[in-house]
Amino acid sequence: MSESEPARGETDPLQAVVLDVDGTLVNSERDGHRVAFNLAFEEAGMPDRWDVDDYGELLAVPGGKRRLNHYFKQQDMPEDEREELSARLHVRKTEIFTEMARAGEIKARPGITELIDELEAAGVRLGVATTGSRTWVDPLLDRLFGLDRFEAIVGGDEVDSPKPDPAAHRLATERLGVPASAAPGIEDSAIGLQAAKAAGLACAVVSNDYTREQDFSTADVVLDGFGLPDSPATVLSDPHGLEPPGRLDVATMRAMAAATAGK
Ligand code: XBP
Ligand code: MG
Repeated sequence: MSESEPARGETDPLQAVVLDVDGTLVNSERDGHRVAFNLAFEEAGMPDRWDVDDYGELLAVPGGKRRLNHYFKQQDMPEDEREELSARLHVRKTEIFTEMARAGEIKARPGITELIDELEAAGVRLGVATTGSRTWVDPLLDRLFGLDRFEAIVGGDEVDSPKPDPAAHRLATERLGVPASAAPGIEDSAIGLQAAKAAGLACAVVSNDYTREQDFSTADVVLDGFGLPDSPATVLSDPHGLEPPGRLDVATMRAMAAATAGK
């Protein structure tokens, strides 16, 4: 029994973890969704193309269909026209991205598979709260990790408002049947962090190329990767003095849950 495990008969402060998908479980935005959007533009005979930087800007708008609508609004496209075009392009983009996921073109972030295995071995239950559509989320999770390892999955198409609204996180903890204080989240973005916090979850942030400059001042711990024995992550913020050992591990998640429970 490691020092972080609860004593016999004591309630484990860490009962579940609620995982984000895009940018957290998978490196999906730059080389996944952006590529699928551009293929949908091309198929529709449109000259539009989103380069890496453009897309980084557009990520400030959560949700693929909303992102398209925002983009066409910036070009003064009339509302009804952009509504129709965004909806049609998003359906095709989702089909293309789902094919990429099934084909294994979307990769898990380094170190996340090891953390998921460790969480499971420690009896910690797994939930997912994402803004992405279940149409591609389920085949992607199944391809990379095995769908049945996740007891509760909430997609953006199952809630009225996307992150930073707390709806997806609330529904995930509800489906898991655990209190928010015992189910910390793991996110990659300020939007995701805000949503987890608004739902009463503690939250670890694992930043990436698109999000590293964002405001993570309310996060309970911030690392620049999940970390692996041969490539440790850098701890960027540790307000509770959790001292992650160069990676985000179960002991750190449990100590974070304990440090924030009741706060
Ligand atoms: C990030 C999002 C998603 C994706 C695109 O989700 O904002 O909308 O960019 O997916 P997460 P859809 O909460 O997992 O970080 O096109 O299906 O919306
Ligand atoms: Mg994300």
